[in-house]
Amino acid sequence: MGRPGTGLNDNPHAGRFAPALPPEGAQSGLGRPGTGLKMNFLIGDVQGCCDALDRLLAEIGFSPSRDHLWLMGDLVNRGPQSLATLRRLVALGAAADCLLGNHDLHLLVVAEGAQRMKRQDTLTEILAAPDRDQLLDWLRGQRMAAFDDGWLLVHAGVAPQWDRDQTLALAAEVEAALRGPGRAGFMHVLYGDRPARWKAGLAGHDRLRFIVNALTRIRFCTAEGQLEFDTKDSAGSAPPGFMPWYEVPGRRTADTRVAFGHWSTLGALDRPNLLALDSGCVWGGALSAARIDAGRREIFQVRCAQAQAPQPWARSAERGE
Ligand SMILES: [Mn+2]
Repeated sequence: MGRPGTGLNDNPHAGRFAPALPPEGAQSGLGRPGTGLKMNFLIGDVQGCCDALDRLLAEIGFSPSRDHLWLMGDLVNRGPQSLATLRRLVALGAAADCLLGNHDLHLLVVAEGAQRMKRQDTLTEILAAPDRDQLLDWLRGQRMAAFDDGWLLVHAGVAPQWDRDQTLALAAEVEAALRGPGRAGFMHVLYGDRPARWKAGLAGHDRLRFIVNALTRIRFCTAEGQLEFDTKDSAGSAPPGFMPWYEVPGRRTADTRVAFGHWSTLGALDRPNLLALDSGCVWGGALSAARIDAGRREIFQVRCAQAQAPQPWARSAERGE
């Protein structure tokens, strides 16, 4: 049993976002800047919901010639418009940078033939598109982690032993592997849950696989930093001995502001040094943006139609991390 409720129409996100949202279809105008200053936004997991992305960009008054976006990863998959989403982001040019999430890496792995498509994947239209190669090349050029306007940006989280600079350096190792001459081979060894724990001496594929798993899949880990991948429910559902990665005592990024996506059942998390931005767009929740330029932290959300129902009967691996 993966998510609350068992019916097809149960929405794990129902009611969680109501206080921050304008009435459906309304333009709140709240906090809309329109000052002519460059704005920098973080945007949560779009997962192929291009209409929601367009509505959010309208809500925040985004101007590609003036502003900048960081997409927090999981740009594609599960939602109905993965191809349109990629094309929209590519067309934004330097106005949009993206992190790679587990679903984006899954697209690259499937495109290489290293894994089969899963039942709920909605990636076929990309793989059949005439501009497929350009889109996949663009995707390989995106980031595994970044630091901007005082925020460390990751799709899922960080291992507790890593500080900001080490996180960025390790992310760069994976980025080089994704773009380098051995990238096709890397796609064949990228999947797997081992090693479960970081060691400085990790080398080769084990090292890269751990970095990828921590940055794009982590939710729970032990105080010693052992990762756990089976539980996808809220922070209160940690298996015995495990805790949300950001609660680990002594986490070396504790004094760094960290923003992440990936964990749609977490609910809104807005702490001084922590911002969770996956508000479950594809599951019928909301798509969120946070404005972060010049020390700001202003949250915007648009409601989303439910494109996927949680499927508690599906194996956890298929349920849609
Ligand atoms: Mn994810």
